[in-house]
Amino acid sequence: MPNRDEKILVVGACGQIGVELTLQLRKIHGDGNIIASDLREEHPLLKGTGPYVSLDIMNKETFHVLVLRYNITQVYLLAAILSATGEKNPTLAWHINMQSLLNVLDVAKEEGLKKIYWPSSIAVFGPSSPKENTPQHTTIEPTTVYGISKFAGERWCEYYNTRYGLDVRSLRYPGLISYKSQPGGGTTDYAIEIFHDAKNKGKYTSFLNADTYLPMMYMPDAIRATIELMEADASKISVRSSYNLGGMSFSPKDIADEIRKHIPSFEIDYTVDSRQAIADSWPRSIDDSKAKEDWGWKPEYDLERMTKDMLENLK
Ligand code: NAD
Ligand code: AKB
Repeated sequence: MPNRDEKILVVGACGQIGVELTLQLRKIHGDGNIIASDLREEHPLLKGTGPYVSLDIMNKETFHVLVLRYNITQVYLLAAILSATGEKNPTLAWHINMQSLLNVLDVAKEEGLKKIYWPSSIAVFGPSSPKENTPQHTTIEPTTVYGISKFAGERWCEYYNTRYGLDVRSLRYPGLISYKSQPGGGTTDYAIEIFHDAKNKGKYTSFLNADTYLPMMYMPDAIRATIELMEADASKISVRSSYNLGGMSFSPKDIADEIRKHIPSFEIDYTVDSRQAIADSWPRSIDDSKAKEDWGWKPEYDLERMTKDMLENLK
């Protein structure tokens, strides 16, 4: 049964995560209760599925008015500049990633909103963090502006929770793989491009080298994790910065080998670019035992199952 008590604003609804999250939230809460918003034009997959408004989250007043006009009770803030794009314009990335979050936290505090969701990333970790099974609490010294903004954002989330009692929840997503909407300028985007090129061209040139292992997750798992976290009883949420979240770990070579089980003639070669340094600074795998312990997180997709599903569904 849809829960009709909530009015939820999704900011950045036309992005890679936003499209799928908005559609899933509409199933749960009813189409009219999920207000999708973005700077961009409405995504074709959202058209006709519920309300859509144009919003620049950097404009705090417009956002505030929208919250009042629609009686918003929860906000999912997905607008951000991702790692690879962030390195091209670090000050802009810092400004957008931080100010968007502060605008949302501030209005949420002022209007007494029930819950806020804001994603962090494995990018908070840097070269001094353990590479394998990176723990929830460890040395955190990110070297990208994206990672620095995510780490600062986590501190702000915890601060608003401790100081003002705001119910802010967050996940450190791994690299997300999906076929419904395009990725937005990250280092893990290779793991999406490879499927498109495998289907369309039969070959792929990877910008990360063959044995670069990174934590990854298939989008259905990420959407389920987000909703399970947001629906968990507040007493179960012991981490108010951001939870480590694990799915799978693989390298470009592993994924190419898996694709070859379906497309035997598929070829891969490697022309490494500046994104290699970003990937090298991140963990190879993640310890998400805290998320498992606190609110029962359990991933469903491994590389084999994801590859089959991606190749079946990619147009
Ligand atoms: P994306 O770039 O695909 O989507 C972001 C959306 O925000 C875009 O549609 C963009 O138009 C919109 N946007 C940008 N600036 C805006 C503004 N000022 N006002 C309103 N909308 C604006 O990103 P995504 O992959 O969907 O990521 C969503 C969130 O999840 C981000 O915070 C990102 O850091 C985080 N995350 C994503 C991944 C991943 O692999 N996709 C992994 C870890 C964390
Ligand atoms: C990126 O590569 O920037 C994102 C992320 C892991 O945060 N996919």
